[in-house]
Amino acid sequence: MSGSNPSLESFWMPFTGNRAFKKNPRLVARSSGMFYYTPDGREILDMVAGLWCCNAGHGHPRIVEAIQRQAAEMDYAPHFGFGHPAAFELAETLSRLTPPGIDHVFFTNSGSESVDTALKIALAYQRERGQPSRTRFVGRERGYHGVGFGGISVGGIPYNRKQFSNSMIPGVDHLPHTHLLDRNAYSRGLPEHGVELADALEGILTLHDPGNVAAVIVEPVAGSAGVLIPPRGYLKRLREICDKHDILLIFDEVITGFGRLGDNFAAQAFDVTPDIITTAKGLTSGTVPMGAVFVRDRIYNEFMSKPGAAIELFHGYTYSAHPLAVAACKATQQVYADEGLFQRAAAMAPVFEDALHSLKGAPHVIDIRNYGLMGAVELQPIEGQPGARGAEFLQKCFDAGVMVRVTGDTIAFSPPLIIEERHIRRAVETLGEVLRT
Ligand code: PXG
Repeated sequence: MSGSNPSLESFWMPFTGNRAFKKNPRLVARSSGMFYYTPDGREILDMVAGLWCCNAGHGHPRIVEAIQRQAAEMDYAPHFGFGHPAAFELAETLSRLTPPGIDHVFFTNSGSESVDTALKIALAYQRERGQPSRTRFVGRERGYHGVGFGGISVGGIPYNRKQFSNSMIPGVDHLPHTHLLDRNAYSRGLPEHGVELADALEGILTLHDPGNVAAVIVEPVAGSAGVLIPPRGYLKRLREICDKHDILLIFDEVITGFGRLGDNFAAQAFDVTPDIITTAKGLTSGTVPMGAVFVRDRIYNEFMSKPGAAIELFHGYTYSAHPLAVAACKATQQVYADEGLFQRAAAMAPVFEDALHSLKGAPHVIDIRNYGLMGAVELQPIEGQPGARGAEFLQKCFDAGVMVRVTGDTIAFSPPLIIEERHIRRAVETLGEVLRT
């Protein structure tokens, strides 16, 4: 084994066909701006921001420098009973990005931890306010909420649940997914049809009695399941039903947060305010692992209103608000603001939309959908081999110098927000060529 040509055997890779990958590895060794570079120096245009996370582009000098400086100044700080001023300052800065009334932040290290934290906060909150029977959750088919036991339980991706099917948290129902291919194919922005799918929530609540339900959790735009944009009015309808029955609404914004949709959060992009927002990924532009759960003040205040000085929430991580993550996050947020990257995403969205939709009519394409700088091209599966066409497409794109993300036979795009028109043109040209070969 050598540094440049290691054995691939020991690393059990996440969410990857290890055997296939190790026979034909796709390795990247360096990154800068919009690009990755293979170990032999080939340039790969990054159309997924790594894994939906590097919103500021790769290797931003201000973020790099902030991480380096922090590593030298203080490596680690405990936040169980001690504190690092920068973490408090960051929490305040971040809370200015969320809708009014959501001003408190619980730090985690990943999206999965953010989701499980949000579910635990929801349960504990219902108890704290004297409604301990509210223990049930409602998720949605095709939802992805990470890989913790809570997240896979409220999640709705069958493969992610099957190997663990006996070990889900109890008391979870799922709304129907919103992917209406027959009615909404080739929608630009919000699909017109499907608001009524939100009404399934009333049915679930009637079945269990709303007084037994703690929270509903959805991704405002489902990412992992192939970029499913919410039908017009759907999220508002969910909000109304949750309000009517006094149930918390959690938006999982691990992908949609931090500019992806051309606004701070989907909450603002769609003008629907949830009670809890889970985030990670773009929080630090993927540079240092970090997640954050934003909660409404009335939730936080419920915990703080009891007499005494005991621990209010028995939950937290050794690395909650790790100094390197805090430094990376602070610098990332400054870059987003100073470079106007969320506005830039909004401005580039129509260019991205037109370019993606120009693939309509290319071989195998059955749908194209988009919102902000998030988009998908869905391909017709090969008969009896779901996912095979997608996997082949991914490989051919990589060979042709473009990184995309594939779920099943859907190609997903979520480029860094620094993307320029020429990158979009180049990506779409390559995709078109790959589809035609
Ligand atoms: N919630 C959402 C909405 C996510 O997209 C998570 C939670 C979990 O985050 P962590 O940091 O624990 O991975 C995610 C993660 C894909 C893909 O298939 C998507 C994610 C992660 C890896 C792959 O495109 N999203």
